[in-house]
Amino acid sequence: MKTTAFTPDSRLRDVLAHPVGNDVVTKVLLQLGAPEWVVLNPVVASLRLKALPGLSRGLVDRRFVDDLARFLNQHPDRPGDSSGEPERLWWKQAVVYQIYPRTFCDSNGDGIGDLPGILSKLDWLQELGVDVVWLSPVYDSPGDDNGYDIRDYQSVLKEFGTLEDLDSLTHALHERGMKLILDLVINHTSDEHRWFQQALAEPQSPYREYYHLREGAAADGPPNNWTSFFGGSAWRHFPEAKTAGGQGLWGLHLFSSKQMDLNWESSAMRADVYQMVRWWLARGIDGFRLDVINQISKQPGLPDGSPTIGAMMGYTGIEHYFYGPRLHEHLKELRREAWDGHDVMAVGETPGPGLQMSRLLTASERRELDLVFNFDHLENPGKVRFDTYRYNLRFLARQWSRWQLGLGNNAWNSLFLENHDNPRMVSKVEPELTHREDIARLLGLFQLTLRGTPFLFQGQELGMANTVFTSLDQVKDIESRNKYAELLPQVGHEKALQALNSGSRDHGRVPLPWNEETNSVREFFRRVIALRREHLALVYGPFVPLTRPGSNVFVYQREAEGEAWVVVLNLTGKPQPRPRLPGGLKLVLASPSATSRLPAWAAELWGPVGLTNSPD
Ligand code: ISL
Ligand code: CA
Repeated sequence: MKTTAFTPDSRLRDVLAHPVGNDVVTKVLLQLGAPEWVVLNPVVASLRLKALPGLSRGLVDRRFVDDLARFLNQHPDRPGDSSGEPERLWWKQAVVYQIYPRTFCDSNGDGIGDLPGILSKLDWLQELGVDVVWLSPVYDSPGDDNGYDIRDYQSVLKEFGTLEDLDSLTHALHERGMKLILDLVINHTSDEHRWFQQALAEPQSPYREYYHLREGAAADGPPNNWTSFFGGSAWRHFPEAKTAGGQGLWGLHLFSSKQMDLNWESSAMRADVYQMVRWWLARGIDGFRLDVINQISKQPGLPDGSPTIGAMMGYTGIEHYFYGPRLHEHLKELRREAWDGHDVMAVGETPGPGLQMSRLLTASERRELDLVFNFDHLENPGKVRFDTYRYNLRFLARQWSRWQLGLGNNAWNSLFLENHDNPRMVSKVEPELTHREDIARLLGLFQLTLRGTPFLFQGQELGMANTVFTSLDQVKDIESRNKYAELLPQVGHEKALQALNSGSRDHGRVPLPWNEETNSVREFFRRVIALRREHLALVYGPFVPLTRPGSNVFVYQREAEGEAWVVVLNLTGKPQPRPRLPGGLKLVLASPSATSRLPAWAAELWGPVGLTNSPD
């Protein structure tokens, strides 16, 4: 293990051997759309860190080099031994289904999905084979960011129902042997939360330290140059706040100006959060999806962000909080104080961290998170969500393979393609939707036959595609609306609307079409899930690629306890020659029907010849 401190004179080889360094360099390459072999090149590896500005032709500067060296020194942890057998646990074997309550099912005809609506669809979810339901926030909220701005953690939004409705849902799920996880949003609260209101009202308030609040006049400008994910400065001025100097307060918000970041340096704040979590566990909740949990620890002093990183990543300041100095410490404490002794599932939503950081966040012996959502597979290299382009699935095979092979047996991964923050994947792959159902099935088979816990997003199992937005008033999401306002003066209405049609979060937030027709995509998902449940090789078996990840036809094997399964995917829209497969296999599922050549977007599951039980 290397203990010497990193400096601009450190070799790139050592930076790449450092988990955090490896992730940062990989991320930069992905962002720039550069090929991965660049860093594997031995000549490049022997160069010094300070050569990066020249190597990248000025895309990164000397300040980036200094920041990176400091960052590496701040994070000495290395992943532990990962060679043992993966421990067998319920949440590894589960299939999770994400519900966005507002648009899932409306029981009383007011146009807003609600808890009784969800309760009425449990049989339907159970038939699909879902084990765990994850609800996006159902708490009381003014709705500036559709519930991710929480006003009261311990009550339910009126439009969705009551606390009793939520208890009934928990109970009904448990009766079916299913589980419920809630969205835990503890990086920020609404500005209407009583903690924040009291912090504004009273200079001596114990709640003032719960947030990142700085005294100063509006005219002095924000305390630093950080930008918000939803556009503009990450600071809002509160002239009404009572202060000695009478100039008001500046409050930090990484998301909307009504989502105030909590200050995790405050032990009183942390204690209140843990108590709230224990209150939910006492009501029978089985776990949490932890919203932007990697962003809770901020660099003390909140220094300015690097303009270079800001320009490269689209947001200024991220290097000071996406993997903050006390992140691991906070996560360990959260787990110890809030849910040790309960058999919960804790999945962190972690935009930013790469493979090696994710290993540190999820290795079981470190007792932090159980699994995380990484987002690097959702866009092709060099692309961002609002770009209009055709997503190449060969990249997905490369990216997922890297994670399957690199995570190790002491960590676990989440497998997802869609959520409420992203467009529909079928539309990204083939915007004309000529093969919508075939592609939906292919994506489903891929996602459900890797090692990890699959998370399906509502409607994905129906093969839902993007909505076509023809005018701005059809777009509700705050991020999209701010994006449009930002783009309009630069590119005009047509192009700004085009960007929303490509990347708006609203694509995942339109009401589900409920009809009783048989849906062939859902039926295919049901069969794969049933097989996965029956054959643990599909859950725990090591992932072995049989063709090069990145080739047109991707073939991989999952094998455990003497049972081998092989998945064949045609990642292109053209028929391809059939690959040669190992012996002893029979075709178990095929989409579309198998022919002598592999059809466009073919997805096939091959299983043991001796297999007797069929998935029906
Ligand atoms: O949409 C994004 C950036 O503009 C995503 O990066 C997203 O905001 C990020 O993944 C964090 O998402 C989560 O926290 C947000 C909330 O708006 C999202 O809906 C939630 O999933 C703030 O709570
Ligand atoms: Ca309703």
